[in-house]
Formats: sequence, structure tokens, C-alpha cells
Amino acid sequence: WNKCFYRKDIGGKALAKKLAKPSKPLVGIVMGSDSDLPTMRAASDFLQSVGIPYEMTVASAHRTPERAAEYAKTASARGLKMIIAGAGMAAHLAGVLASHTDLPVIGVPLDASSLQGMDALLATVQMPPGIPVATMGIGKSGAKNAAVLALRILALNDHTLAKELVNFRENMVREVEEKAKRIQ
Ligand code: RP5
Repeated sequence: WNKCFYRKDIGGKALAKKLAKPSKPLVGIVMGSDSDLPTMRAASDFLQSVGIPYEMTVASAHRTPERAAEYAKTASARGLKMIIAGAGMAAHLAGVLASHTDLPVIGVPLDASSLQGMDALLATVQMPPGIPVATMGIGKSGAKNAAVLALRILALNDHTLAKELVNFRENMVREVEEKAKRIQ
């Protein structure tokens, strides 16, 4: 699988040590096509900004069903804690991945057809009882929220990530307050 390790720039000896031993990815980002990459970058960019190691690849529920199944079946053994799956049109990717793993799967419906993502939203969200997909909003904001949700889940058991979550939220408050000042 395509690996995309990331370590936050911490500098000095700690960085040298970490670079010698790459972090294992905790989150897998899967998309149905390479045409989804510009949107799904919103997820990987966020994970990178908070220092969550991830891997990213393409697997399609329809064009490469065996690759998609294999990815999900081996995800837990590779150390992944959850999967973010983005797909457009008849977006069955997140559901298919969820059917082959017990890891939490976060689905991101993408706008890839004349139905502007409504097709993907319904295909992703409307799962039969027993196989859940945590479905985000359509497009880039959904992709970013998938990564923010991943941070929230991982922060439950990780003090460093819990601090990242607090920083992220405080920065959001500061940004809104700055913007509010400018419109007074
Ligand atoms: C979906 O079909 C993919 O996730 C993508 O959003 C859409 C179109 O794929 P391409 O024809 O651009 O490869 O399966």
C-alpha cells in the first residue's frame, strides 16, 4: 500500500531519532479514484498539521473490489486505528471497507457527477444496521471533518493529540474573533 508517513517538525535530537524510525500510520485514507485526490488532500493536510501519521491510497469498490477488500482486511494488522474513505457517484467504498474490517470507518461523499454529491451522500450514509459508516458532509469540508474526527477519536488515548485538539479549537476561536473585529 502507498505509505505517506508524517512526523510533526519537532527538531533537534528527537527529530533525528524519529526520522531513523518512521512512525507507523494510524489512519488510512482510501479514495475511489486518483481524481478524488484534490478533495481528499483536505483530510491528509489536516492529519499532517496535527502530526498524525497516515497512509493514503486508491482502491475502488467497483473497479478493484479485491484490492478494496484486501486493504480493509489487512488494515488492523498494519496498525491502523481507523479508515477514512472518500468516493463519488455510487459511493460504496466506505461501506465495503467497513464490511471487511472491525475498525471505525469514516465516509466522505464526493461531488463527482451531475448530482453534485447527493448520490455519494446517500450511498455512503444509508448503511444497513450492523455495518456503520460515520458519514461526513459532501466534499472538502467533509474530508477535513473526517480528519478532525480522527483526531478526536485518537485524542481519547493520547495526551499529545489531546493538546493538538485543544490548540486547534483555540486557534479557531482566535480566528473567528479576529474576523469579527474586522467587520466592526
Ligand atoms: C468514483 O467515481 C470515484 O471515487 C470518483 O469520485 C468517481 C469518478 O472516478 P474517475 O472516473 O474520475 O476515475 O468511484
